Amino acid sequence: MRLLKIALFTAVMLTLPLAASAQLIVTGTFDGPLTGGTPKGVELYVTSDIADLSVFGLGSANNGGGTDGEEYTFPAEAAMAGSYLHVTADAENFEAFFGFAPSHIVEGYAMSINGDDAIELFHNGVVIDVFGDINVDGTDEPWDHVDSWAYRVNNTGPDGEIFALANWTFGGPNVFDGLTTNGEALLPMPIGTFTMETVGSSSLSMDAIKALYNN
Ligand SMILES: [Ca+2]
Ligand SMILES: [Ca+2]
Ligand SMILES: [Ca+2]
Repeated sequence: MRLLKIALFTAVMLTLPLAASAQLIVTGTFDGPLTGGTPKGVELYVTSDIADLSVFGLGSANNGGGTDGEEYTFPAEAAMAGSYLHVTADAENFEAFFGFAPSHIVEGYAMSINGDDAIELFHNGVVIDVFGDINVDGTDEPWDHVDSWAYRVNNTGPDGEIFALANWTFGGPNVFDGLTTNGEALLPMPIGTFTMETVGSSSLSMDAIKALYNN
């Protein structure tokens, strides 16, 4: 029995790096219709508590030009399981358009996306999730979301560095044209609705495993 417990404990420890990188998922992208084509940005979903968000970062791979690397690094702060992160450079227009404040405001062009750009999520410098093909300009591709949005299908992701088109839904190009709020859209972005039934291997509560091991 003791051997079994040790084997189980070892197996769990080996899966921990995977579980850690699966703590954050890209769940949405948006390209708004307000001044300057704003708000632009992404939504992420926290699958399990993160003590230090600064091990994660984002990059926008623009116009099929391949990776730009990590262009934005999250601040050193905690994030709670089940919460959504909304990252944009356009705080004021984000709030006007979606009706609530974004959680993270970036400087510069890290979130400068306009429907044909891919998004990479990094964990300690390694890509753990991606939206879009970083090497393809998204114009007229199935994932084109110019003046529109893309949203992850529930219970999917993260997808590593290979874009999984089937895991995404779309508003369709130009669905936001001429609008002032998301709610007015024929098909509004379902922002803040992603859910994940299983919380990855980390839902195998470490406390439960330790209790078993110490028995
Ligand atoms: Ca970029
Ligand atoms: Ca672009
Ligand atoms: Ca348009």
